[in-house]
Amino acid sequence: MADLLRLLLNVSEKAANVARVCRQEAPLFELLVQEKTGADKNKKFVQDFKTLADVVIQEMIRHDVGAQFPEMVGFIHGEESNKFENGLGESVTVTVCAQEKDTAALLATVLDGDQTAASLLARAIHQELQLRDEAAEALQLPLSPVDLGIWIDPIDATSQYIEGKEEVAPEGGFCSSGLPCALVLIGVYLRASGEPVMGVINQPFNQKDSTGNGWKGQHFWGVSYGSVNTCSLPRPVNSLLGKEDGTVSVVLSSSEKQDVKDALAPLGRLMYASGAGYKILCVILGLADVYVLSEGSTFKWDSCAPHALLRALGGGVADLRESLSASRGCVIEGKAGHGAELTYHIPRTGCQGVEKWANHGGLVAYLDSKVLMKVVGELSGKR
Ligand code: 2IP
Ligand code: CA
Ligand code: CA
Repeated sequence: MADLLRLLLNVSEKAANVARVCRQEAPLFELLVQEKTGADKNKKFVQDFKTLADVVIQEMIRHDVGAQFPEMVGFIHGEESNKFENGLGESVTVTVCAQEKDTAALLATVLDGDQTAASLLARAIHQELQLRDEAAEALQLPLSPVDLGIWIDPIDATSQYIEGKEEVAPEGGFCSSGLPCALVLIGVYLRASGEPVMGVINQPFNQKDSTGNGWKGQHFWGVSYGSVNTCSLPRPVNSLLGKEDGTVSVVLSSSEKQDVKDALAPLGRLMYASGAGYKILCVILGLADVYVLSEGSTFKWDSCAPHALLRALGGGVADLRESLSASRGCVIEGKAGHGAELTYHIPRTGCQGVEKWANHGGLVAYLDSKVLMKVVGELSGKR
């Protein structure tokens, strides 16, 4: 199944190109950043275009994966719906066609006839890309496409992407907001058990390029299945065990509840960042020890890809509510959190629409299970 990983790396890079093209090419950028003023139709159109970047990326990934792995068609899910209403109130289904010119023609109908913008997007979608990654190519995996499903978040932290603050992180450093928080997330899970087994994270806006006008991205991948645990990144060294003072750095959403912030403050340092995917990436990169979210405001497409990378590095993403109840039941044996890992295959009963796929109980993303237990210990004492 190294073929699937290779394909996901290539398609994530095409997705990053589409995201960059929308900001770098004037005809598309103008659509992306138009002021939300003017007539209702205009407002609606701008809103549509913002969604269009997400929809187009998701459909491109769905198209490319389905073309190479027909067994996976029907199991490639994502955040967006491809039913789209344009500024004229016409309903259009966005699909990627076999030919670039047909995709351009279809996109033009969504873009109210803007041929230039449609052609630019179609070119990025149909670009042939071959990303080289020796470790990914050498991987042997006893997985079959009929056993797998996919979750796509075409752009996580869309608000940061649209706002476009040109925040540049120090080399390998932390960004609390801005373009670097926007990520393309593609996660693969086992249909039978819901375990995340493969993930690709592409960060389209990592550093400004040498001209200073454009951006260079970076990508990461991880595979965790059976005895194979491989990640494009090494496990960060600053885990809790290695820290002399035993403090824990916690990354949170700035909208996290005050009582949760208060309860976690004694652990060490609290940091705030945009983007659920970016916060998990901070844990993967060792920029934070743990990401805690007390609410059900993330979805399967936010966590599946980065969860696979954390597992490949020996960590995981646990359901916070389940971890807390497990700890109340068996805190003495120190088993908090075990068995509470998020899974990706079963919709939540009794919920409608996207809520079926929410990570309802909140989450804890960790590299070191001792950190998970510390967090659960702090929160179960005080909540
Ligand atoms: C959002 C996005 C938000 C995040 C939210 C995600 O996804 O990542 O930034 O909120 O949880 O679902 P916060 O930044 O407060 O963590 P999207 O941008 O794809 O809607
Ligand atoms: Ca998201
Ligand atoms: Ca999104």
